[in-house]
Amino acid sequence: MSIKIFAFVAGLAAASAALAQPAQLEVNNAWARATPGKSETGAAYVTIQSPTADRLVSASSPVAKKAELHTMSMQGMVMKMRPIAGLDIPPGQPVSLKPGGEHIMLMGLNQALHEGQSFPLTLDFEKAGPRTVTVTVEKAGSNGPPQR
Ligand SMILES: [Cu+2]
Repeated sequence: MSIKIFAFVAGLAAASAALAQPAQLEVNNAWARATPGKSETGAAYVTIQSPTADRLVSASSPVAKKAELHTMSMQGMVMKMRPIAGLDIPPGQPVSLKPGGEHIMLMGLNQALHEGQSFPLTLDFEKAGPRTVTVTVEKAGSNGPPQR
C-alpha cells in the first residue's frame, strides 16, 4: 500500500518536472481576441517555454498581411505599444504574452476574427526555428481562454 502511494507520488513529481522542463521549445495556450467588424488589427497571445535560452524573432499568419512583435508600457498616463525586435526566452521559465504586455500584433487582417474560430500562427525562434501553432479566437475583451 505505502509502496503504491510512493510510486504514485513519484509519478506525479516526474510529471510536474516534465511540465517544468520540456525537452524542447514549446508554444502553448495560443489565443487571440475577437475583433470588431472593421478592425484591421488584432492581437495574439501565446505561452512559450524552452529548456534552453532562445529568442522569438518574428511571427507570421495567413490571416494578416503582417505580424509584428509588440510590447505595451505606460508612458505617463497613457498605455502605448511599440514594436520590438525580439523577445528573449529564458531557459526553463515560461514566458506568457498577454494583454497589457507583449503580444503579436496582426496588421492588415484579411477578415475579422470571430469568437470560436481558429487560425495558424508561425513563430520564428533564433535557435528552435519556426513553430506553427493553432490560435483560438476568444471573446472580445477576453483575458485568455478558460483554464483547463
Ligand atoms: Cu500591438
